[in-house]
Formats: sequence, C-alpha cells, structure tokens
Amino acid sequence: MQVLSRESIIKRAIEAIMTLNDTMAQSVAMEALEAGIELEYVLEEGFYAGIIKIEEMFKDGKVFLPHMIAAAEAMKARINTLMPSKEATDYGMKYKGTILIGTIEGDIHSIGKDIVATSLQIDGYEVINLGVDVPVETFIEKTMAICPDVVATSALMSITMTNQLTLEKELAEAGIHDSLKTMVGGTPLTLE
Ligand code: B12
Repeated sequence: MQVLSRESIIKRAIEAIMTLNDTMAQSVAMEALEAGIELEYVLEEGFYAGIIKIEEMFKDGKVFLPHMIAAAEAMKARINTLMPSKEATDYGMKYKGTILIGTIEGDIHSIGKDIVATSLQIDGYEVINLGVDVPVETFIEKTMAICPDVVATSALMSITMTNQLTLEKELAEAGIHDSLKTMVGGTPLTLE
C-alpha cells in the first residue's frame, strides 16, 4: 500500500467529513495509522477541522440542517470506531478524565452537544453522553454512580438554560459539587 504524506491525509480527512463520505473517512483513518501519523493529530486537524468548516458554512447559510446533522453523525461514528481501539492506545492517545454530558431537561437540541462531546473525546476524555432532554435528577444520579471529573450540559433555548442553574444548585445540595467541575454551553449563554 502506498504511504501518503501527512498533508494529503489531513486534506482527505477534511474532505471526507465535508462530503459526508464515510467510506473515505474509514480509509483515511487506516492510511493514517499505516503512515504512522498520530491519531490525535488526524482527529484534530482532519476530522474535527472538517466539522468546524461545516459549522461555519451552516452559520453563513451555505449548507442546511440535514448536511450539518449528517456531517456531525459521520464524525461521531468515525471517532467512536477509532477511539476504543487498540490503535488509539498504541498511537499515544492519553486518558485525561471522565466527562458526563447531556442536553438539559426540556431541550432536545443535540447537534452542538454531540460536536462538543466528540471534540472532548478527541482530546482524550472518556465521554458519557446521556443524550437529550436529560432530567436534572438523572444528572445527579449518574454523577453519584460514575463520579465524573466534569459534568457538562448544553441548552439551546433561553427557557431551558435555567435548568443548568438548577443542576448547579442540586449538585451543591447533594454535597457533590466540590468534587467536580461543571461546564455549560449552548447559544443562549454568554461567555461569562
Ligand atoms: C437545529 C435546530 C433545531 C432542530 C434540532 C435537531 C437536533 N437534533 O439537534 C429541531 C428542528 C428538532 C429544533 C426544535 C426546536 N427548536 Co430549534 N433550532 C435549531 C437551530 C436551527 C440550529 C441549532 C444547531 O444545531 N446549531 C449548530 C450547532 C453546531 O451549534 P450549537 O448548538 O450552538 O452548538 C455549539 C455551541 O453552542 C457550543 N455548545 C453547545 N452545547 C454545549 C455544551 C457545552 C458544555 C459547551 C462547552 C459548549 C456547547 O458548542 C457547539 C459547537 O460549536 C437553531 C437556530 C440557530 N441557527 O442556532 C434553532 C433554535 C435553537 N431552536 C429554537 C426553538 C424555539 C426550537 C423549538 C422550541 C421549536 C418549536 N416551536 O418546536 C424546538 C425545541 C423543542 C425542545 N423541547 O427542545 C430557538 C431557541 C430560541 C431561544 N433562544 O430560546 C432557536 C434559536 C431558533 C430561533 N431563532 O428561534 N431545533
């Protein structure tokens, strides 16, 4: 098999995500391993860079929702196949901690949350994704059972954003807030 250069592999990884070509994404991943390129580099500079480009195009109205969803799904599938593999460990992926993530109660938006989950996986975290419309009580129960390093929530609506605050309070009331960090995100939130 011909060993391709770093540049051409990264270019093809970006193209695979942008054109929603899962077969191409699979072969790029295998080519990268064959060429001895670190998996983390391919994930970050290739697949993740592809999804960022799609997100920008979506914001600019150049691609539409189905494309955004399909690209996010393609990247998630590819990363899920690669991450638990022996190759991932062999090629230097380091475990940095466990993150519990979900879209907060009352909110079914998943695309941004899944992109964040995948990018954290790429960065070496074990990510437990609880899905969407996750009740505050479920976050509390899972936190007690799993003891994650971080509890992360997403909210895309101003009305559901308040449930992120409820979770903060309930984690504190349950006496477990001090043992972890929380992370909140989603469009209605300010950087602050
Ligand atoms: C796609 C979409 C939907 C899809 C969701 C499909 C899916 N599987 O997710 C569908 C059609 C189902 C939908 C439904 C609804 N939607 Co909607 N939807 C959108 C839309 C068009 C895009 C959101 C999106 O996916 N963006 C792309 C992703 C990549 O960006 P993102 O989500 O912002 O995520 C990024 C950051 O925010 C951040 N981030 C996100 N989460 C987290 C978490 C952490 C921890 C961190 C660190 C960062 C982070 O990182 C992400 C990656 O960069 C927005 C409008 C818009 N253009 O934003 C409206 C929007 C969010 N929806 C809205 C509404 C009102 C609804 C509905 C109530 C409509 C209705 N009347 O039925 C329902 C919601 C029902 C419910 N109970 O949740 C409103 C919310 C208004 C508000 N501010 O409250 C918006 C803003 C549209 C509008 N202008 O009115 N929606």
